[in-house]
Amino acid sequence: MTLHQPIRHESDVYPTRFADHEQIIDRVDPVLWSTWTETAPISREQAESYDKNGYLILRDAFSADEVRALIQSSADLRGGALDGNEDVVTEPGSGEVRTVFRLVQNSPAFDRLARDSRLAGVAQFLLGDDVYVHQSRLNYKPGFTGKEFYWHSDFETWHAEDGMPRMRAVSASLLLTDNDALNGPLMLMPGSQRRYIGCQGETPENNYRSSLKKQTIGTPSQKALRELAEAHGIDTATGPAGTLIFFDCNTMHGSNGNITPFPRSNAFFVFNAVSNALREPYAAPAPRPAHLAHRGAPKAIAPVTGSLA
Ligand code: 6CS
Ligand code: FE
Repeated sequence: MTLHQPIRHESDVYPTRFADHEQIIDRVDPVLWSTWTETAPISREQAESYDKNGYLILRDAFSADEVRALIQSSADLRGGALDGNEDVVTEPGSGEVRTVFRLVQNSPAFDRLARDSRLAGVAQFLLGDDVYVHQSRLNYKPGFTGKEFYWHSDFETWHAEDGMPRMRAVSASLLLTDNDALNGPLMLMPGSQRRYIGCQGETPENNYRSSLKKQTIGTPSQKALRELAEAHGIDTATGPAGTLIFFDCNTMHGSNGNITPFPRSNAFFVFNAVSNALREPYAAPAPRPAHLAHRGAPKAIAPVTGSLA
């Protein structure tokens, strides 16, 4: 078994996974890549809020009928057809489904959702470019056994392990169940997207096999998290099913476990700018597999309008 040395790109503006230290620097990329005009798919206030806070919560983005149809598709996916498939990640401890990846490949309904103008159209505006899906997944967070997602910046992982060059990606998360204070909703630090924490700890081979159950590499120290939380505070992204959340790739976030009987299920789509296509990993021995990061030539999405149901 050979452990390849990760490439330390000379032009790396976001170095991370240091052997012996952590480094906090300012972001060099914009958060909002477009200038707002009357033709934008969101209001000026929403655009400003996304730029300032690093996320945007849109209630009632999808109707009850549309959500019902997606929940049916999500139950079908969970129903066993993908058992044993690498796309499925189970909870640590219990064998319950935690995440199903490659949502757009595994489900026509979720593929259509990704291309919906309410997702892809808004992502185009936020990123000021054509977009493609870098990663798609369904997080189930089952009742009783759903475990936490520890604090992290998504970009840190995508940069280190997938080779995403710059901060020009956004996640869209559609709530398929009500997310409230009780069942482990997404927590975000507003404004944290402007700082970048290069993390301590080199990437082991095949890190993704454990990191998707419980992430330990690419997570900031408690000292750094405390500083960030004291500077920015912590907000929760709650709302009824049908709420749509956009959050910048570098917004510090995580979520608690779910010991309530009520599952917390969200569909995630990561949109990356076509101009920000992946290169070799910046700080990992080898790129992660295709179900976690699309590495082909990016194919721009043409957003679709109309109801899903
Ligand atoms: O691995 C990923 O792509 C995502 N999942 C985790 C647990 N951390 C980084 C990123 O959000
Ligand atoms: Fe994340």
